[in-house]
Formats: sequence, C-alpha cells, structure tokens
Amino acid sequence: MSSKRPRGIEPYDAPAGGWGALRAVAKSLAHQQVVTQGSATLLKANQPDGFDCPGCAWPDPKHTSSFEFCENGAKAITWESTAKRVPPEFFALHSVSELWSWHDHQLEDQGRLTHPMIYDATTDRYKPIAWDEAYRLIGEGLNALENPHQAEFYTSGRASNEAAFLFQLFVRAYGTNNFPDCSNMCHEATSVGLPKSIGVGKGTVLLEDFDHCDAIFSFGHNPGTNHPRMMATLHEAARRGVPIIVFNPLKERALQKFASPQNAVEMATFSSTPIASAYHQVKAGGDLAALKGMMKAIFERDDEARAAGGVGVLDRAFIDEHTLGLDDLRRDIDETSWEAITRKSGLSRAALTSAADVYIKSERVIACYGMGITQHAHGTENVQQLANLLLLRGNIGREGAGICPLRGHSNVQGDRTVGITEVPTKALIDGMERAFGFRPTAEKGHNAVETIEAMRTGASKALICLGGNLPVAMPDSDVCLEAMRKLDLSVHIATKLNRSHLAPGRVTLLLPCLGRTDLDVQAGGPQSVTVEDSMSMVHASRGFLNAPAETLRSEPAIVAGMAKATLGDRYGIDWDGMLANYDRIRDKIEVVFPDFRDYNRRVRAKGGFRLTVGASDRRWNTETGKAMFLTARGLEEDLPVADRDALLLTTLRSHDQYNTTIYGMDDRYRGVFGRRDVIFINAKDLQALGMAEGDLIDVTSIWRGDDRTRMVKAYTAVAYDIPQGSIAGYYPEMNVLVALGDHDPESGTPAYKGVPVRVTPSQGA
Ligand SMILES: Nc1nc2c(c(=O)[nH]1)N[C@H]1C(S)=C(S)[C@@H](COP(=O)(O)OP(=O)(O)OC[C@H]3O[C@@H](n4cnc5c(=O)[nH]c(N)nc54)[C@H](O)[C@@H]3O)O[C@H]1N2
Ligand SMILES: Nc1nc2c(c(=O)[nH]1)N[C@H]1C(S)=C(S)[C@@H](COP(=O)(O)OP(=O)(O)OC[C@H]3O[C@@H](n4cnc5c(=O)[nH]c(N)nc54)[C@H](O)[C@@H]3O)O[C@H]1N2
Ligand SMILES: [Mo]
Repeated sequence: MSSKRPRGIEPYDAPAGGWGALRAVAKSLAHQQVVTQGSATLLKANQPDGFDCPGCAWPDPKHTSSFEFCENGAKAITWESTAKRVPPEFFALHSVSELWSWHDHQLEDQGRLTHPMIYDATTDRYKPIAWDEAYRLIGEGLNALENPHQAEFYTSGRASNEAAFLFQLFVRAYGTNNFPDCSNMCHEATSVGLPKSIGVGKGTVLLEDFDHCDAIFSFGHNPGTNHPRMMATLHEAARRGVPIIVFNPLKERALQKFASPQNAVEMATFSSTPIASAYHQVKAGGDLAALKGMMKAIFERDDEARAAGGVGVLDRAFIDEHTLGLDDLRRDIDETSWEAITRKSGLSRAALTSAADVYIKSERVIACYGMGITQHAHGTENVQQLANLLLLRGNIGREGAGICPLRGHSNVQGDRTVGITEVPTKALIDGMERAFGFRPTAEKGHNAVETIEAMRTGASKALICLGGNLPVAMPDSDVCLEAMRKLDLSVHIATKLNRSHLAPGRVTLLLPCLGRTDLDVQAGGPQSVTVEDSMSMVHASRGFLNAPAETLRSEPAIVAGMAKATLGDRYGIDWDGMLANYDRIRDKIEVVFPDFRDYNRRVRAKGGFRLTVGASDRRWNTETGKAMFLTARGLEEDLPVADRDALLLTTLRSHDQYNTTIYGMDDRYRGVFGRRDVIFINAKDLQALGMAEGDLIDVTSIWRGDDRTRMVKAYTAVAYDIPQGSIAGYYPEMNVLVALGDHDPESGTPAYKGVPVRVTPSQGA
C-alpha cells in the first residue's frame, strides 16, 4: 500500500472518550448556536427533575447521578435545542425539488420546524396551514378510504409512552393494526426471538448486574458511538478485571481503549483503560457460526470433564429444572463441523475455544448485543443461539448474569410496551376493551416491510408518521421514496426537515412538534412524559426549554387533534381530558397494562420503577413454561455457486450521526474526516480485485429475488482492518443496495448487515 492515504483518511490513535470527546461537544454547541443556553441544557439531561436524553436507551444509575458526560448524548441534545429555525419563509424560498438535491445533513441542519405546512403542487412548495385545517384534511383523507387497512401508522422510537399510547388508541379506534415501527428495522429479532427462548422479548439484566458479573460478551454493537453512557459501565468492569470478549468485524476504538471524561487521572495524564480483553474479528454474518463454535467447544469441555469423573461444565441442575431442548441442541451442534464454523465465522477453532474457556471459567456472565446480531436474514436465530449460550450455564435470572440487548431509540422499547405492535395479543385487546369500552380488531397489521409493499402496489393509500424518516431508513430506499409519491395522504409529525418530507403524495402535511428538551404546557399546566429504557425501567422526563415557536404542538396534542377530526366522538373517548393532564393518559395505560399499576405515583419516585421481566426471576412465559434451547439452521452456503465470490457488505453508523440524521461528516474513531463516500475493505481483497486504496469503486448487490440493479457508484476504497470477505459502508447511503425482500423471515428485520455484493472499478458517478 502506498503511504499516501485518500483525502480525509487519517489514522486516529487516541483512545475513545477523553479530550477528543470534550472538543467535539464544544464544536457542536458552537455550530448549533446554543453556547449559553445549550450548556445549561446538558446539565439537565437524565437528572431526576430533567428530561430523558433522546440519544440512547442505556439506563442511568437510578436517574440520580451527577451529570454524566456523554459526547453523543450532547450532540443529540444540542441538535434538538438548536437556535436555528425553519419558518414558512424558508419554504417560500426553496422549492421541494431544490431541497431534494440537498444533502441529508444540510436538510436537518436548517434547524427546528416551526409551522404546520402543506405541500402545494402548483408551486412545488410547502405553504403554511392552520392546525385545525390540517386535522380536518387528515380526518377527511382517512375517512375517504374504503377501509382502515388502507392506512399505515408509523412510529419512530423517540415518541413518549403517552404519545405512543394515544397514537395506538387513535389507530385502533379507527380500525387497523397497521403499525410499522422502527423496531421492525432494529430489535425485532429480539422481540420475536427471545419470547420463544425465555418468554420475554426484553433484556433480563439491570445496571447493577454489571457490578457483579465475572465476564461480559459483546456481540455486534459499538457503544463508544451508539450507547456512550455504557462506556462508564464497561470502563468500570474492565478496571475491576472483568474479561470483556468482543465479537465484531471492525476494531471499534471504544472497545479497545477508552478514557473516561469522568476520570480525573485519565484526563490529566492522557491515559486510558483497555476495554476488550479479547477481540474476535468475526466475519459479517458470522455470529451464528461463532456461537455454534463456542457451544461446540463447551460441549467438548463438558465431555472431557465428565469422562474424567467430574460433574461437567454445564449447569445441570438449572437445565433440568428450568429448560427443555438440550438434546436437540446438542445433536445440532454435534452435526455442525468445525470446518463450517471456521469458514463461516472467519475465526479459528482455537480462538472460539478460548472464548468458550472464559465463558466456562466465569461464574456470572452477561451477553450484550446490538445490530450486528439482529440485522441479518437469520437475526432471530442469532438471538436465540445467544440465549442458548447463556442457558447452558444458567446465566439468566440471577445476579450478575443475563442477556442485554442494546436498544436503539431512547423509547423504542416503551412504545412497544404501550401497544405499538402490528400483532396485538389477546391481553392487549382485552385491556383496550376494559379501558375504553370497545373491542379493537385482532387482525394482524403491517410491519415496516409489509407497509412499503402495500404502498408500492397501491393497496395502502395513507401514511401517518409519528417521527422518523421511514423511506430513507428502509431497504431499497429509492423504491420506498417512490412509493411515498403514490400516497393520497401523507402526514409527517417531525422536529426537523428530512428527505421523507420531500416525496409528497396528493395531500402532504408537515406538522412540527415539541421535542424531549422542550417545555410542554397543556390546559392542566406543564406536563411530564415517561419513557422505558433498555432495562425496563420507566421514568419521567420533563423538558424545560421554551418551545422553538409558539405554533408548535406536543405529540400527544397532535395525535389527539388528528383523532378528534377523524373519529368525532366515536366511543366517547375523552381526548381533551387526557390531553389537559397526561396523568389521565397514564391512568388509562394502567388499565390496559396492569403491570403499570400505580403508574402516576411510582413514576414520581426517584429513578421510577421497573416493569416485570419474568425471565429475570426465572419465570418463563413460553408455551411450555420452560426456557427453551432452540436450534438454528445449518451453516451451509446460502449463495448459489456462481455468487460465491461475493463480498458481504455490512452497514454502519458513523460517530457523527443519529440514524438518518447526519450531524457532521466525520467518523473520528475510524479515522475518517469530512466525508462519508467510502467503503472499508481488507487490503488483501482490494489486491485480489486488482485495485488499490483510494481507487473509485462501484458496489452492486446480488439479489436473485427480482431483476432490479442495485448499485452505488464512485465510492472511495479505504484499506481497513476488517476480515477478508467482509466490507463496510455507511447507513443510510448504502440502503439502496439492500433489497426489501432480503430480511429475516421470522421477524422481518432487514438484512442490513449482510448484503452480498460485488465490487468493481468505478465507471464514473
Ligand atoms: N450516536 C448515536 N447513537 C445511537 C444511534 C445513532 O445512530 N447514533 N442509533 C440508535 C439506534 S436506533 C440503535 S438501533 C443503536 C445502534 O447501535 P449499534 O448496534 O452499535 O449500531 P451499528 O452502528 O449499526 O453497529 C453495530 C456494530 O456491529 C458491528 N457489526 C456489523 N456487522 C456485524 C456482524 O455481522 N456481526 C457482528 N458481531 N458485528 C457486526 C459493526 O462493526 C458495529 O460496531 O444505537 C442507538 N444510539
Ligand atoms: N442500512 C441500514 N439501515 C438501517 C439501520 C442500519 O443499521 N443500517 N438501522 C435501522 C434502525 S436500528 C432504525 S431504529 C431505523 C431508524 O429509523 P427512523 O427512526 O425512522 O429514523 P431517524 O433517522 O431516527 O428519524 C429522524 C427524524 O426523526 C424526527 N425526529 C427527531 N426527534 C423527534 C421527536 O422527538 N419527535 C418527532 N415526532 N420526530 C422527531 C426528525 O424529523 C428526524 O429527521 O433505521 C434502520 N435503518
Ligand atoms: Mo434502532
């Protein structure tokens, strides 16, 4: 490789966190023009009387901590509390076609939306509309449909419990379960996979468990960027000598070394703490093989120990009392060869055995995982094999042990809990009937992929989005954006302008809402909302900044406005009463979901309260009443012989983005500055292709489900420490390469992290 690197590609040797993080925050405060107000805002994040950080779903030490510094939390907050505004004059100046040509970063960077707007096709511009008129058009549009199943209702995971609950009430009273949500693209494999394994689709650990664990296994998540407050936990565990075993194709900096901005010595001496004690660079999509390999090694150790007259290394007492299916699992693992395991995972038998040995030696183990596990065509199986691994030694349902999915959006878990689901349970339907006196339909609704398919074929004609950037976040994003243009009614409730808003249908409304940091005053005074974190803790959140404009409304207010205009007084639902005082919404949540008993009192206690997670107490709400060892498919090649030369593309978040929100163009820890048009590839793969770092390349996906060409052009190849056969690029740019049909059959989670592609010299942009 030549010593001259491509533009903006520089080694970054500093640890994650530390002074680099402090500098980055100062920069984002200045850029969003919130220097004085902004720094005060940061101090209110995750405080008992403050707001819940919109950055991630990692819990706080009982929400009573002193200010915990977090670079990307700070970015999320300053991005929302920016002084920049997008008033009607902005839209008068810029046509929608013009805005379409802007970069996603530029669109959101204009600032907060201020007025309800409607698209005018004659001028190709958004123009202001009164709130009541907007609601009237929505009611008219929804009531004009032949049946309620022709409408889709999307939720992105920032919506509070109160907003999400009202949204599902509105939609169920209207008559459908079409609830695509961001979870369908995220942890659906967890929500679908874990209930079959352990009876609950949520994590089983509490933050305190990390103080007691003896080992942490980390699969496919990048906490230094996406769950930065988790770094405090990992930092502490590493300093306590707890082995942290990482499985990730990329050597993520924060998992290697981290300097805690909370640690005065590390800051003063520019030192840091090593995090991972072993780093296994598994191939993209290789986790199923790696997990089977670890289990194979565990069974081998168990056989050896028993042959020598010992009791073996499995927790037999736990397995006998609490589980079913061990023999099937054992048979499946026995039939899986080491050859297949090492070929698929890219990891040696010795490496996997060493990981297994750490697991066996540790009394209490926590396994953490993120999108590297779920976003695969076998995402559900990945999650279930991880659960198997833990069950083998009784590592679920006791102190210091358990499974820890790292949730995405700050309230994505809560939205699910309060009823955002396309497959309602009988308990949910019964609860709704108890609380509101009508029985909603039980008919299965659409998930995100099904929603887009229905919009594409014209079966669905209306889409209402409670936040998010659905078509851009979805696979085949260009197809999804086209599907948006076919809609009769398209409504976006948003804080900031994004590309979804620029693919108008017949009637298109853009409704600006308050964010987490904003003060929300209703008829009954200032309101708090509530959210649920990754560990099932529910707590209150109250914003305190004056609204960006007086014309903004809260999400519950907008949902109630749409509901009244659509439903009139159907079922006698007291929309105004609930809106005036969110306690009344919570009273209803409690009627529907008894687990929220005494909601208003308990959520006012310091730190809030925890929802019941049966598996944490070894109560298994599976069909058999036991925890289940489940088998997964074999490790044979998925691709036809002609496609075996394919590389597997995985798609990543940079350090400067929040999903489709691009804060900036750097990805500091990976040494990328001022650009995103790069593909990370192993130097040997580049060489084998007859190319060199810095070459412009085209990437074409291989998908046999249809004859569409899926391609991105003129990306710069960056030689990177990534396993041969795997390449990586940024989400959402890469989404045009992911086929809508390429998803986990069980959960519908798109295979964003395992896209078979070919790389060729670029034919030009
Ligand atoms: N600042 C910030 N915070 C966020 C977000 C954000 O965009 N920005 N997004 C939020 C949301 S919605 C979510 S879901 C979470 C996402 O949090 P993560 O799950 O951390 O998200 P990703 O960036 O998608 O990266 C996953 C990691 O998996 C690795 N990986 C890729 N493919 C594979 C594979 O096949 N196997 C394994 N073992 N690893 C793999 C990647 O190298 C990367 O380190 O973060 C939340 N928090
Ligand atoms: N290739 C690839 N694609 C992916 C992923 C991947 O890893 N790779 N990850 C997937 C995952 S995990 C997820 S969760 C999805 C994310 O999908 P979404 O949740 O749909 O997308 P976001 O980018 O988080 O949405 C950003 C928009 O939300 C709006 N917004 C921000 N805050 C608020 C608020 O408080 N209220 C309201 N009403 N609106 C608000 C703003 O207008 C902003 O433009 O993307 C998925 N897509
Ligand atoms: Mo997510």
